[in-house]
Amino acid sequence: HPLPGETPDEEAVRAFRQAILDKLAYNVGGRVERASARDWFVSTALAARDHVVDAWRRSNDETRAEGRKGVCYLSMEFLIGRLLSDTLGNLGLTETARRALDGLGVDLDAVGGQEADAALGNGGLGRLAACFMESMASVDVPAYGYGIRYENGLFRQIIAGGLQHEVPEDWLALGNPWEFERSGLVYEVRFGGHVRPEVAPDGTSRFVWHAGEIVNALAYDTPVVGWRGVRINTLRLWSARATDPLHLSEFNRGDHVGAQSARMRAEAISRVLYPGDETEAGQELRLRQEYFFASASLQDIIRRHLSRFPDLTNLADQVAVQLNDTHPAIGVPELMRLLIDVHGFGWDAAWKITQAVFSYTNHTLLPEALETWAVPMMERVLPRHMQLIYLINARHLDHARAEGARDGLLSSVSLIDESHGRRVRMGHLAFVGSHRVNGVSALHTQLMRDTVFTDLNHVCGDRITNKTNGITFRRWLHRANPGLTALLVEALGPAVLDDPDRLAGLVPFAEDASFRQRFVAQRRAAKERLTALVAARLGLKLDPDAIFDVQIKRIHEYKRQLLNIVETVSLYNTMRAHPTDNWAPRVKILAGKAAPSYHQAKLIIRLANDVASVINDDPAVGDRLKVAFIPNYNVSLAEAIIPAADLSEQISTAGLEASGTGNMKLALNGALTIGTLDGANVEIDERVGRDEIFIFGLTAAEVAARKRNGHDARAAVAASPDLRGALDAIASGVFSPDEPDRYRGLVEGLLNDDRYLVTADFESYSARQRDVAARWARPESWWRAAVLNTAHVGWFSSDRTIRDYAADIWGVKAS
Ligand code: DL6
Repeated sequence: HPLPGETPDEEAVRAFRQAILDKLAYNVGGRVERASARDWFVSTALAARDHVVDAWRRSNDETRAEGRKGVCYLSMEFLIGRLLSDTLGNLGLTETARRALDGLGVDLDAVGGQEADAALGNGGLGRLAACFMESMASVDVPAYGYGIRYENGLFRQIIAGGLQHEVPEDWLALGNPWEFERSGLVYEVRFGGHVRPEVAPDGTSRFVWHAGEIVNALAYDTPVVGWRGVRINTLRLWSARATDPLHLSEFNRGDHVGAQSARMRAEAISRVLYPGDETEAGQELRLRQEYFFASASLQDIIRRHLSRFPDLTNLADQVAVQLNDTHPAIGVPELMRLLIDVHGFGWDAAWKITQAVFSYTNHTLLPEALETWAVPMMERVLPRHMQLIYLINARHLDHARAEGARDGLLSSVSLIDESHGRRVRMGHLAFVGSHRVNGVSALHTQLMRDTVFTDLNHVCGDRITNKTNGITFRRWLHRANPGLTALLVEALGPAVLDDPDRLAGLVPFAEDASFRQRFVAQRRAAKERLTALVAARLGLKLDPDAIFDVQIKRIHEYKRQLLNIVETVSLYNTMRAHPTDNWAPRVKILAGKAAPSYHQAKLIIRLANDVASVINDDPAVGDRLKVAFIPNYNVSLAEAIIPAADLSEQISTAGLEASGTGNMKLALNGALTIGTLDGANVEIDERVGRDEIFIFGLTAAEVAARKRNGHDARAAVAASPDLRGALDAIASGVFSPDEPDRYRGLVEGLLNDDRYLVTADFESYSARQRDVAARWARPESWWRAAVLNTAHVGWFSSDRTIRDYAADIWGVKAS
């Protein structure tokens, strides 16, 4: 489906083909007759990259010449996925590349399939950072993304015997054609040692940090291409290098491993995304990672600033630094250290600059996910920073006292939590060091104000603001679903590609039977493609006429995959009990990874797979119910599943999902949502209208009340025969005949302590699922609603989100 404006002339095709051939010969060292698909991928990516370089330089030169303020987005995670189709698409070169390769007998899609997913993130937070990078380039906001160039990104998930196994992911093993190593761009990052007061020759005294260890941070740059090549920004990722990689004398004495131990220790910093943090060594490595990238990034920001201005007094006029969650929060004392210790600022001036530069995005209120670091570890790893944190805290508490705060309030706003051993609260540190703090959906932001950050926000003079998340439509509509995109262009004109608000023009088309038919045809084609993928990967045959009911996201108890599975079992029981009823055929599709040490989540994956084995083999239900757990969920798999989804499961316990962004991707592609009033579901509900969405369950306020009063899961189960039947089947081993007690503990746990309120919401969820089936039986109504979902979610474009950040938080110009 060539997009409008993408009808290349023969000359452009010939030139691109020649560029690919040159790359194959001179960069890859290959020959046409023997080139592998991977060789073609690298050659095509390099040819595309050449198209980026001049515009990249132009973007940087213009920003500099015009003295424009820019954004630095500090994030431990960038879940980028593949870049070839994004780059070609945003440059309007997809058809050029396709025809150039066609002429060589090579298929562009097969070539694209060779690219490894850059999985430098766990889930929503990292994917949001990737969407934001693309949107900042698209709305002409000068920006650098700063992060870590992990050698091993998020693990590859293998499901064997129903169990998740984690295998290291090696996206760099075959090289990465997109990045530029900046061998001249290296910063020293220091750790450990001690701090001593020293008197300078002029008689002033100051603290001097004598570090115990130095690690080098080496920059790798990847260009980030905006839509229509408007602007090219930079993703700068740091790789850790030892300053002294080989102790030659030890090596020559025969200690070949010991001689390289410093190198191993240093390079461990950029080795893996999210090293296990149950051990103290794991926690220390995580802190080292956070400081490593925050320090290198701030040193780079300062160097770039000083290359244009005589000093740092106007730093905040030139740069806004966004802290993506608390992971880069150590940047607050690091900037203070750089300003005071290195650049000679006094405390007050340094603090003013720091607060004006930083802003902080909170992505979760789950207590277990709010980072804190033990004070003794901080003192050992970053002694000067610990000292600065104490000083920041002392001033902050003085201010709080002046505002009338006393004992309880003081301990609640303190940067040091004294109640679980002494720990530094990184969320508090980020909050205090920022001029703006934002939540990622209206509900989440309200809960920030009403719960975790109430006192802090009060003391800090109300700095919380909302910025509801968004997604880039280029990747999640244009690239993932070119068929639907072509249909939208046909109906609404090509301007819809540039202006997502124009999707609202689709509303009248919902009433147009011939349009709906074409909409259905697109969905059908996507479902057939997914059916082929599932057949190839799982050996499972799906019926593309069934409802494709999709839950794709990290596996987490609060996201309640368990509620979905229990309801599936209940549906299975009912189908078996009433085999002659007219059932709407349904395919339950699940995908997602569990953190390696999260045992309960891994048990839920196992249950999903066990339930799938039994149901899929049962001739009594046949094609009317199938369950597919598709392994190794990543960005590319999401791109395949989302266009094929009829129903989007967004069923977290209300109040616990900060926003969700999968909910937006699925609704944009015309899936109907079944969901709780949680995160951005609330705003999707407001926009698509209650008739076109299936809302169920307790609200956030009701959840809080239920928790206060105590929820009696046993009573809920006793009152629901369907729920009881499903739980009995699971507990008694119907789905684990080889080990009948496998899930007894899981069910007992639910009955004794149902903290995510699965049993409380089961009945209303199940009733809404029956409404789903009834609606499916009325195709006109279903597809009308599907079209209206696409029509009403233009607001969830990350271009809109970025414009909001630009205006309200960063003070930068956007187009
Ligand atoms: O803001 C992006 C994304 C939200 O959409 C999700 O709702 C939220 O869970 C996620 N948060 C994280 C952070 N840690 N945890 N847990 O990934 O952020």
